[in-house]
Amino acid sequence: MPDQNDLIQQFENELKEVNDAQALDDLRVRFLGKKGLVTQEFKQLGKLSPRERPARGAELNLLKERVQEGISRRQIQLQNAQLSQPTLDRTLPGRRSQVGKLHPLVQIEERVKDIFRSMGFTVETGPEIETVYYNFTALNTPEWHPARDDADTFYFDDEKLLRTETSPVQIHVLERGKLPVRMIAPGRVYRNDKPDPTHFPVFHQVEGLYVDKGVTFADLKGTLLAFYRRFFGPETEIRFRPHYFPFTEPSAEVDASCYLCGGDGCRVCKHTGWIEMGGSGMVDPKVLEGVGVDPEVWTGYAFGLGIERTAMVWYGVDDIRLFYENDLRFLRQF
Ligand code: 2U9
Repeated sequence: MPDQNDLIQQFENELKEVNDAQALDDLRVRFLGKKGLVTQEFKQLGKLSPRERPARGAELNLLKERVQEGISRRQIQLQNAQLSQPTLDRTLPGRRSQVGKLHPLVQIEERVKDIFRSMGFTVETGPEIETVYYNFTALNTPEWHPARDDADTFYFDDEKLLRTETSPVQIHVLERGKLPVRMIAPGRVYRNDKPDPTHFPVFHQVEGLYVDKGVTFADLKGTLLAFYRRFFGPETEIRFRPHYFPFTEPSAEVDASCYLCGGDGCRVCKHTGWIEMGGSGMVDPKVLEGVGVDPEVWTGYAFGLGIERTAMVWYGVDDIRLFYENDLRFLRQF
């Protein structure tokens, strides 16, 4: 019969080597299981004389208690060690990845470009620093026109200025002499305006130009109707109001029926049912002549729309300056 102290010693030694729950359970079975070392000792009790039995029984109960107590102690130690380890916590919510977005003005410009591209227009760009000739003279802007004034235009010197429209791009394209031309010119333009809710010294335009044989005002109406229906929705109607631009004759301002109320009147259309969107007209023959295009053979239409104005209408923004302040609380909404 092994000595009680030997068994305890053996148990304590083996317990020290145990480093995981499985090994601890194996150890428990080895000592306390059906065929375990302690259990075997209990089975030997029957062989003892009735006089020896109570003392040995008490000894073995103590042994069993020591083993049980050792196993629970080690179990708690192992659990604590595991808790303090930096393991993966599957219950934590996932980390959101930060995804950047396009600026609202860029989103609107991209939509406008996509629609016109799908209608066969090319997208052309040109310099933001222009000459007086390309910005005004070639576009038939009279010498006395207020747009030429220092007060309205940023000049570098007598010749160079920051373009006030993207129209010079169309002049450059027409000068290449390849007709027909069906293009849009999106880009930044500059005007010496004091900032207020509807003005900012820099803004974005998309201008369009189609020059071909037999282009009429009906083509202009059809194209702009198709554009605004794609942009605001298939129920959209447009209307033209006579206007004046130096570079088009006849000229007209373009309104679209309100995409929100459908024309009944609401806050977006200021209860008129219509939203002012931009300008348009038939290219003035003098402009075509100036770039060497014979107006007896070729005719064209042109139009322009402001990206900021369109974005303000579409998103319900009431102050143009918000687009330029880069306040993330504003930008995150788009
Ligand atoms: C060429 C011939 C004609 C461009 C045009 C407009 C009408 C127009 C404004 C809309 C709002 C500018 O951004 S805005 O302030 N533009 O109304 N622009 S026709 O006409 C051209 C351009 C080039 C060779």
